[in-house]
Amino acid sequence: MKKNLKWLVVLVVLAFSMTLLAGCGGGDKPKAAAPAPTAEKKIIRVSIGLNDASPEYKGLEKFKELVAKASNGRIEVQIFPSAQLGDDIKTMTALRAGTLEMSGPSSSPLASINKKWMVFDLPFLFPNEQVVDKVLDGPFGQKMLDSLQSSGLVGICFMENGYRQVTNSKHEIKTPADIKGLKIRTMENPVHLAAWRTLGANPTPMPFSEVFNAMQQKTIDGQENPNTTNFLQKFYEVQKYTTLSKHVYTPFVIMYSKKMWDTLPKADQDLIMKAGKEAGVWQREYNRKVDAEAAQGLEKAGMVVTRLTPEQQKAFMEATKNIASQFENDIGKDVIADVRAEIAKHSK
Ligand code: KDG
Repeated sequence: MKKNLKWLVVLVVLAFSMTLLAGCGGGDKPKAAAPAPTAEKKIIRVSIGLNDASPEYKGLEKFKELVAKASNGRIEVQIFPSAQLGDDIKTMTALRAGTLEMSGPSSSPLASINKKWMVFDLPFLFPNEQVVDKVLDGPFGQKMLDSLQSSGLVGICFMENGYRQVTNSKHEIKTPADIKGLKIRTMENPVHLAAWRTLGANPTPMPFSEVFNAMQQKTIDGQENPNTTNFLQKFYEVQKYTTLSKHVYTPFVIMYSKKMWDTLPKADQDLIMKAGKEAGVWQREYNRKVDAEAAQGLEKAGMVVTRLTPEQQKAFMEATKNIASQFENDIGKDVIADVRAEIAKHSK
């Protein structure tokens, strides 16, 4: 009995000293030493409609890398390709609602939010990519990006989709007359619809994710997209002819949800903006290399690639030259005049 009592005393003393050591002053569980304060990890999701081979995806990978570096790994960019989170219009709606951080649609679907964005849809607006860079990186481009704020979006930068080229499964296109009667998918944008109607096509607006199937099932005869997309999305599997029409240049607009942006510390906003601008410049250069190879890739894959002479291209310009005046009230005469002045300035 005496021996048992001795052991009981030893046990009570032991338990008491452990409690003291844990420094919890009589709580149930001993508390671990408090960790050094670390900044909270942040995830930014970006949605795009193109696949992970696209130059847009590569540009966003660059953005991801720059953001990770500038934030010491605290901010992680996650890219969701192939419209996994929805097509252009759906994801822009999510951004405005504050349920998705970022997306990179073409400028064209922005027409559903603000008609002035249709300025980029005017046929044959930009003479070459050097002028594109000057205009997008200059005051006009920045003004367009800034104008998104009133629609609940923050414009980060432009990336390049490239000059759009028409493809189809029926016959070679060399003249506007060859377009007559073709069922062409367009982006969801009134200027594109009007331009294709003017050329005699039967245009059908449709989200990008439905285009491949529609061509495969022959509910449409053709579509128009840059060589990179036509090649990297394997459109050559369901299309026979491509004409390097270069009929329009619609950039990608990399944007952030304003609702979510406004919750970010200023330092994070600044580093995201800086990384975006840098990635935009990198992506456009990368895109141009891939675009040149893509045209050859299409040929190797069995497509007939038609390169128009300047005279042949002029016929398409002539046929669509009245489109701008049809939309000048929607876009704004001032916006059209502004972009044209910038283009003229940099074309000299
Ligand atoms: O990621 C961008 C795509 O969603 C889309 O904008 C591509 O140019 C495009 C198209 O034809 O819809």
